[in-house]
Amino acid sequence: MKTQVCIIGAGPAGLMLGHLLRAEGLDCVVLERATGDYVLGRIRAGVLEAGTAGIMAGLGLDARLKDEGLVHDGFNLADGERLIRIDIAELTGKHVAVYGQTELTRDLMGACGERGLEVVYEAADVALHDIESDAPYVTYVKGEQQHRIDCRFIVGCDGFHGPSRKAIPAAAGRAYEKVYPFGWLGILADVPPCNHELIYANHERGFALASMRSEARSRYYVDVPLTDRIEDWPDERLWDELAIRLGPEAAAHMTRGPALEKSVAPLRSFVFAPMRHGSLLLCGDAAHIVPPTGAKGLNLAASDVFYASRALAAFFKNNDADAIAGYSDKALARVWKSERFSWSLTKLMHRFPDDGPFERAMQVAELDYIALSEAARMSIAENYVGLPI
Ligand code: FAS
Ligand code: PHB
Repeated sequence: MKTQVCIIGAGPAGLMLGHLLRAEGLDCVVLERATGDYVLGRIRAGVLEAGTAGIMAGLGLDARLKDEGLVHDGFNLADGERLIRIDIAELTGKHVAVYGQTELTRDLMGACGERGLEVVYEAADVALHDIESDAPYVTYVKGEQQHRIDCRFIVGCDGFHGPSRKAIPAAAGRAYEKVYPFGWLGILADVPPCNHELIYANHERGFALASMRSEARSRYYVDVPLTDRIEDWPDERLWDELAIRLGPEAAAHMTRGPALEKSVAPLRSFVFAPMRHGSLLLCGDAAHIVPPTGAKGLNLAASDVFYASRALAAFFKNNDADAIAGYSDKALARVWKSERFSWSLTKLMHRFPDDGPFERAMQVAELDYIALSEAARMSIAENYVGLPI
């Protein structure tokens, strides 16, 4: 089979890129190792930047996002009993949308047929070949049959553990990494949220986050040692801990219920640079990971594929090789700013095992400054709502 662009991975990055390229009239094929149901079954992101919602609107795929997404004009930082509200709308004139990654992926998947975006699910043993040439190709196995796709570019949207980044020779790139000494234990439950906006809490017992998917479905997180297992956290223990860490006001409005899903995600900051090697471009978690504290992962995947689609369209329509050459720097410029914001919010709102009284005093001083200074809140607001794409 021959196409212009072979995309590996049908998560939000791969599917959004596929639709952006189809909208440009370009040919592409998406290869996904898992089934569609498996991809939809993963509970991940929940907050969309204005820019990500704008890309979905540009694709004409935001009908459900507009109908069912929750428009949030602010969020809160809790420090013990103190609640500091970051008024995004007031400070930036913009807002974020609370809309599950599962729903966004469902919207992207649902439009593939009508828009001629071919996605091959259950494509096993995906392998990349000749990525340093102008004629790379991808092989995979489906139904015990070996398949080959010849293309001009491969785009790796296959997440942190996928084959694309690993296909780049070690000497051709550099990895920057910070692993955090805790993970996030998340619970999804069909109960109304304890607050109409998100609450990020820094409590002496640890971090907590009160989020939601709708007015009837809530998503909560606490940070836990990496050695903890799901079995160590029966629902009641988790609800008890959330009530303590989120504070009496939130606890008074918290409705408990059985977990629909419970999972632990390790926290990591990771960047691989450059995000292009020859005819292989990397997008999303394949190139970078942020701790979820800043709600940036999915949104960075969206800005990457926006830049990649522009570069690929310029190449195929105007033979503009410079556009391809410029992709990595353009994407990394935004990636590093989001990495900084996610790292700084993680440092501010979590208790690190090695932290001493001085580090704690720095957290308190920074939270005092944020409570006092509109400029400090403005900086947080403009990063949270999303820096311009
Ligand atoms: P994905 O990992 O989503 O998709 C990669 C796809 O490639 C997968 O479908 C996988 O099956 C496929 N693949 C892998 N190997 C393959 C192979 N060999 N062959 C073919 N296909 C292969 N981000 C936010 O912005 N806001 C949040 O609130 C937020 N919360 C999060 C909470 C948690 C608990 C976690 C874990 C992440 C969170 N994130 C959040 C980040 C998350 O949303 C990711 O950034 C997002 O899924 C990235 O999308 P993709 O780059 O498409 O990668
Ligand atoms: C979520 O709703 O899953 C969520 C929201 C905000 C974050 C991380 C996760 O920062």
